[in-house]
Amino acid sequence: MSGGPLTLHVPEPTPCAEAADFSRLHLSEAGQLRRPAVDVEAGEIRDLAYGLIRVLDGEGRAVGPWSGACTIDQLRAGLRAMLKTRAYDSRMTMLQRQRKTSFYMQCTGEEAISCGFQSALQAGDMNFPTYRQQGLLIAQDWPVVDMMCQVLSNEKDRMKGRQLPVFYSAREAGFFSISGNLATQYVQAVGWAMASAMRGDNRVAAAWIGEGATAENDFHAALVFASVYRPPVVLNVVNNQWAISTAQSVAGGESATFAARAHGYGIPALRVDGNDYLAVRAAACWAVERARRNLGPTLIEWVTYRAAPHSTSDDPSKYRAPEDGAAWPLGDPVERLKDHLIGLGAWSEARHVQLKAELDEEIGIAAKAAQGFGTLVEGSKCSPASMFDDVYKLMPPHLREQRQELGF
Ligand SMILES: Cc1ncc(C[n+]2csc(CCOP(=O)(O)OP(=O)(O)O)c2C)c(N)n1
Repeated sequence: MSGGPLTLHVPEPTPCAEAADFSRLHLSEAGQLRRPAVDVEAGEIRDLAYGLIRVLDGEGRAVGPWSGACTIDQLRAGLRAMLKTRAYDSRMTMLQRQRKTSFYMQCTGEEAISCGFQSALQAGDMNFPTYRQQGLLIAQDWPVVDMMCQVLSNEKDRMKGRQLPVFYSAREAGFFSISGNLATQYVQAVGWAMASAMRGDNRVAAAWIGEGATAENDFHAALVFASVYRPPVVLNVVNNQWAISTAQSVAGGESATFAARAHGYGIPALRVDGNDYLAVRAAACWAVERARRNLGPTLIEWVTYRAAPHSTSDDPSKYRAPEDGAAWPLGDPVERLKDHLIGLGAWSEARHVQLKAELDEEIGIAAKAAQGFGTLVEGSKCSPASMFDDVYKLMPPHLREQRQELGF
């Protein structure tokens, strides 16, 4: 009766000398997957958690039932937002290299997800983002000087130097303060969405998480509440293949898709090509409409690739091959939308070059303006006394004592 000695299965990452084998991704042809009515039951669309919703085909044409969600002007606005996000990222990375800030995180290759998703929301809705959704702010033309001041921890930093750079907070932009504790966004978003419903409001929430952080308890706790009370929330999982140096397989991506996790909770799920701006917008509109019509939560796995390092403190050459990015089968979101617009006769290579130059200039001017308010190493700083403010409405005695001990 006795078997051999028991062993554990430990997912083995691809050795960093070899390009990753992306044949393990469950891909579908563009246009292949159906677009159900928004009031569909979770059990009727289980297949959509295993395929991949795509609109743009290999020739840059929009095909299938999820196409037609965008006008030409909306597509051009999406392209602009993605290019601006990329220009912002490269300028802020440069400022970090010049030691004007301590840290920066890019979202290169993932721009379509935040930029496309934001275009499906309305004023008053609330995102609970991670550190890699700067596109949510940039796509709504939030002033980049304001964002830069936070990164530079200068005198105009809304967070008064008390947050890690890139941990923005903008209530007016529906951008909830970022928590560094991974997955807390999920419980916060579900709770906020429950409150919106309890007040009889019409505002919806969007939760954001990386695939690595879905291993956290908060992810599962949030899904329980979302499945029981069906609040108006979209549960976004950005699967960019990596959690710093840990491959997605270690968070459970080898056994099932991340979208399929919703099934155990009876929550409808979609799995979407996150590098296809048209697919992102179509799926985001579908899920936001469900939430707004009181049809409950939707979980969306956005399949993408983190083209840049995790942060300026990371060196991906230690854990993935340089050819990895080129082997990635879903391409680059900016190039794919550009090719689509050119195919429609609504864009050109020359206009693209010109827009990139304009945005680089705009970001450069903003960076100068932001540095005028100081940087990590120059200019006035907030008093350390302020670190005790803004957490409690009335400061509890133990914090008052600690502040006094520091002489403030
Ligand atoms: C609870 C918790 N554990 C660990 C960390 C350290 N940490 C910060 S980012 C990160 C990787 C997250 O990866 P993923 O969720 O896939 O998101 P990505 O960075 O790829 O966008 C880790 C482990 C943290 N901030 N919080």
